[in-house]
Amino acid sequence: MTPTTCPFCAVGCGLVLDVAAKRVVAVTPDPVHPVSRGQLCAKGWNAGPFLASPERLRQPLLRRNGRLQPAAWSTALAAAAEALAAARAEGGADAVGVIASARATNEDAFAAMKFARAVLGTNNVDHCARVCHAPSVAGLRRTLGSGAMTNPIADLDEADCLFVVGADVTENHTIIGGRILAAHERGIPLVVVDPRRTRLARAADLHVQLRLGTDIALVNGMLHAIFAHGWEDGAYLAARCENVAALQASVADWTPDAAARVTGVTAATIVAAARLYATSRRGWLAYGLGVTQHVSGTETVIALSNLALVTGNVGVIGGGVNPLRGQNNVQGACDMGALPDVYSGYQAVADENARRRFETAWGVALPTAPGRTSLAMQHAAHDGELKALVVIGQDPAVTDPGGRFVARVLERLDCLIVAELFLTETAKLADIVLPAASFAEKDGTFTSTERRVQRVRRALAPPGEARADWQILDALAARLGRPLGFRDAAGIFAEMAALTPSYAGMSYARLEARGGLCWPCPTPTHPGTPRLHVEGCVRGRGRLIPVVHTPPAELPDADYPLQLTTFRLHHQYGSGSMTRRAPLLERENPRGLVWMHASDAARRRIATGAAVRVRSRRGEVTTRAVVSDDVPPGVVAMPYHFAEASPNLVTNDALDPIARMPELKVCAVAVEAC
Ligand SMILES: Nc1nc2c(c(=O)[nH]1)N[C@H]1C(S)=C(S)[C@@H](COP(=O)(O)OP(=O)(O)OC[C@H]3O[C@@H](n4cnc5c(=O)[nH]c(N)nc54)[C@H](O)[C@@H]3O)O[C@H]1N2
Ligand SMILES: Nc1nc2c(c(=O)[nH]1)N[C@H]1C(S)=C(S)[C@@H](COP(=O)(O)OP(=O)(O)OC[C@H]3O[C@@H](n4cnc5c(=O)[nH]c(N)nc54)[C@H](O)[C@@H]3O)O[C@H]1N2
Ligand code: SF4
Ligand SMILES: [Mo]
Repeated sequence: MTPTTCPFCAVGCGLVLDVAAKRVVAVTPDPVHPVSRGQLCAKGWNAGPFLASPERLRQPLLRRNGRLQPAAWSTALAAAAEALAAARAEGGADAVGVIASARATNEDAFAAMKFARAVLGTNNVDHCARVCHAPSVAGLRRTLGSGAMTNPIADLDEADCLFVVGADVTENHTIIGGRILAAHERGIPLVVVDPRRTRLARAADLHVQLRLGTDIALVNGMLHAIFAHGWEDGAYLAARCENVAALQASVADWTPDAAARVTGVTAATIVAAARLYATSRRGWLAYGLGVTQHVSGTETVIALSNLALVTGNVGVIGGGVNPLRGQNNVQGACDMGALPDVYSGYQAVADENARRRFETAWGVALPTAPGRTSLAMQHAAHDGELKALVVIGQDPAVTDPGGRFVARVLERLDCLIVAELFLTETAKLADIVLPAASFAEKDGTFTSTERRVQRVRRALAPPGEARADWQILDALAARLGRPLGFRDAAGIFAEMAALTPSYAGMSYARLEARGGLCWPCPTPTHPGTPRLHVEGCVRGRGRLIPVVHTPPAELPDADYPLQLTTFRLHHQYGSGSMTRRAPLLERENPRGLVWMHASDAARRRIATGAAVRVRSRRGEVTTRAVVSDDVPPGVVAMPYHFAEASPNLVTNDALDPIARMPELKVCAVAVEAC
């Protein structure tokens, strides 16, 4: 019986693996886990089957004569090292890049960023946070000084109002979603802001069903109403915030009527939402990708931060601005510095003192200029400037926008190296595929959405010759003449903790206890910090920043009259590489779908189950229709788990100028029966 941490979402539930005859024969909930408290969602219960899938990669593959063929580790590593060295020799250190994984451990992510910086000599390192919560990291750092969830999950039980924006919590962070529903049943008011009618929206006291990409207008309208009615927390603003007058002036024209015209929500609803949230003693605000995946993503995060600060909800029990981070270890991959501009603990590569610390520890000169983001690496590959790329546990050919462009540029690279559990769409394009150990086959840690660092434990041996990602990177580094110097996962953690103030007080010995520790945990006796900004914000005063409504980059027109948004299904996860290999999960949702409103369907003679074509300026995809009032007229919605019907063939790659986040949540499409 091995207690460990769920490998799917960032709630960080505790599960127990039961192994017999070298197989996981049962996955059960950890009865004493502080977050999941004996519960799991359908994905957690089904975390076993993919491990033993016959499709797991068991040995390295090398492309010979155009085909991927089995190879010995020594051959594959030699080929990978040679290709990376050749790319560097030809184009300089920035002609190579690394995509780290938010699914693998902190130790793997730290190894990836060390490999990029200390071995390859480039800051070209990034991961899927770019297309997920990069705007949260950028926005909340500006306003509060830290880009992470401010309050623990458990605080939602202490709140007097729950305010959920652009997050489908019952489906995607299910254990949190269940707690929200339970709190609501106890009488705590619930407001849901979402263009779709989600399960939470149906249950809510108030469903604010706004137009796609109009959240800033909504929040500015709410702020106008709050100031007009005197619902702001004046004492808190005076004691703890800056820029109050400028913010108040900036929303002067955003009357609820003005906001209603942009959002499509009635002025009365906007005032009601403002009243419920602002007049509750403590409001727990949580948000998701409906906020971040827009060209205005970072500014929308700032708008929500303004709302929480004006009502005195930051740094208090039961309050907070809480980005619900997605992947099991996306918080950790960010914390570990698998980002182009920071080392672990968000220490800037441009900061000379930070750079010196890492240079001294690693005994090597490090690059000074920030590197390229994941999407910028794709464009550099297109332009021939990036020649080789190492991708660890990510499937950009399916999950990044730009459709066939991504596959084309990956193919164009002189060398694509992929470390994976399965032969994903991205791995199929690789020159070298390296088999990776899964969460159940290695030791390490994941950091959950509430900054909770928890142990992941090896319960069985990896299949065939698969290895942990950090071992793969270490072996590759040795071939390049600069070994990473790692012996085991605990040793990597210790090296990382010594260089990372927020993790400095943590060690495997301390993390042994169920539930681990929340960062910051600066000293070996520090109990961890579930709640941020209590004694004032991390940056000092909470900074209010006026933001203006920016419409989506692409609006509907005569040729593309509908708006497409994308979302998730409870039973599938990411590109589906793991959930689609769990029979009970795959049975529930075996194929791609597009939800549309009856009025739009009738006009096109489309019924539920009909094959339809979804077209945009970037491409088209064939899928099947679900006619439903989950979406309003004019909006269609697709989940993104199915490579054979991927919305990313049509989504827009227009970027948020601050966080470089693509606008995955809205573009213009045409839909027709086919
Ligand atoms: N089952 C399952 N769970 C998962 C995942 C999975 O793939 N499957 N993935 C994990 C990951 S990586 C992540 S990041 C999280 C994501 O979890 P969520 O943040 O919940 O992600 P989505 O369902 O993509 O989008 C959330 C909601 O945003 C709404 N939305 C769209 N546009 C707008 C808008 O303009 N304004 C507002 N207010 N809302 C809008 C959508 O209708 C949708 O209901 O889930 C994690 N959990
Ligand atoms: N249209 C649209 N596109 C989206 C989104 C959306 O809402 N709409 N959401 C975006 C978001 S929020 C995210 S996070 C991304 C996710 O995009 P990806 O990160 O590409 O999606 P995953 O399916 O999680 O891919 C992770 C891969 O890691 C592998 N893996 C798992 N564990 C390990 C390990 O320990 N080691 C290694 N080497 N591999 C491992 C899995 O097999 C899987 O293939 O998609 C983004 N794309
Ligand atoms: S809520 Fe997330 S962490 Fe918990 S069991 Fe489900 S997928 Fe795993
Ligand atoms: Mo995500």
